[in-house]
Amino acid sequence: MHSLIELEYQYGAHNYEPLPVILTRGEGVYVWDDEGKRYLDMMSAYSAVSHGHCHPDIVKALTQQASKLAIVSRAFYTDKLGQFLEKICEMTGLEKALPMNTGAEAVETALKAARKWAYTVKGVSQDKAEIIACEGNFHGRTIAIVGMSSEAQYRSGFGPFPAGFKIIPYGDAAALERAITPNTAAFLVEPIQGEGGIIIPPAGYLKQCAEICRKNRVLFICDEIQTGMGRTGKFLACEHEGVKPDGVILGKALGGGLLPVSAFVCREEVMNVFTPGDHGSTFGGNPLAAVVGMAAFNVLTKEKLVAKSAELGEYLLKRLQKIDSKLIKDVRGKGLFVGVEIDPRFYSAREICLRLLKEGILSKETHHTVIRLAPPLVITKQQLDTVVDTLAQVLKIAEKEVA
Ligand code: IF1
Repeated sequence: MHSLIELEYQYGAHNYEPLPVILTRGEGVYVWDDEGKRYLDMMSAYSAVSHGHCHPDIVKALTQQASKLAIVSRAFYTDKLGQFLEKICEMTGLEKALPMNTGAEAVETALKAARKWAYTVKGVSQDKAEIIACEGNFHGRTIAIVGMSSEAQYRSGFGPFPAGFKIIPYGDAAALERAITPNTAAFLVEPIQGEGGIIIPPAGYLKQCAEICRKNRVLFICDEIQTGMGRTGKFLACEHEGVKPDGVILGKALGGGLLPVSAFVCREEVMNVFTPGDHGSTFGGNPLAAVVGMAAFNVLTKEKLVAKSAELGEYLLKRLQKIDSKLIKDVRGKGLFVGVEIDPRFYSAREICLRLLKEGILSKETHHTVIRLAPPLVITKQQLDTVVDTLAQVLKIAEKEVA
């Protein structure tokens, strides 16, 4: 075993099973391993690297600010946070933002805001607030969040879990209506389920849910940590249905592929439940993250990455759907957020990912059967052609082996 892999293995928790490659450098859609081999990154760190690796404009913003002022805590104002919060609100069309670092922290912020809004605004009795989430959801790894997961492994060994969460089937608006009670504070949903296997709900689902929530005075909160920042061909995936949520959670690519930057963004009535000392974070909203977040927005706009995601995503989907292989069970996606489902009778998605790795393509399976193709939004048509041609070739060889 390679000494660097051994080092991670010996001194690190075994909470991941990485593919056998040691990455040392990244630039745009490419990463290189320790032997200088170049790979096309079709993973972009679970959509955290939508701007491409080490984007020069964002690196410049980071390094300039890093040598000026980086971490001061929220005990003081800074000259950067206000502009960043204003930009987040402008981009999402919502009124208030609370900056955090990781996605899970921003999700926890949303859960706390929803509960306190239920008690102080909606009038739900203390400790009776309920939050509804969907089967197949992924919102992070904290105890409260895995407490609402339907994935056994994410929960196993970590109980007991907080009360007040209900799980309903994804894609079924009637199930939401049935699950709502006078104590319901919020419905938390991913517009497209990522880890669930790139699951796209039926057309109109989000709109129906938003309407049901409005009718029942339930907060409609979209987790756009993975689907946001242009990933699906709109700035927010909920825009595909013209839905305006009461709250949105951003993360991953908000950090420009360089830092953990996240935020909970919502209507003023909801955010105003927080009073000084209610909630916080040592690093949340630091000027370094604020500058990197603003650079992430600027690059998204300057390089028209949202439109690119829409156009190139359509191109990628069309080319993938033309691959004639009995190993492919389904191809689905929106923008550059695509899943290729492999028929498990023949191969696991991981096996195909390992073969793609050998051919210089980085990808990752999700839920054992789906190959996730979510490249940096800066990818070109030619690079997508290379990916599709390589995948078709890999599947052709694999098919012969099971003929
Ligand atoms: C892992 C995938 C999983 C997320 C959504 C919140 C978070 C995530 C929609 C939490 C994070 C990451 C976490 C990483 C694998 C990856 C992932 F969907 F992106 F592939 F697990 F489902 N909401 N997703 O996708 O954000 O706290 O990680 O910053 O935990 O293995 P985080």
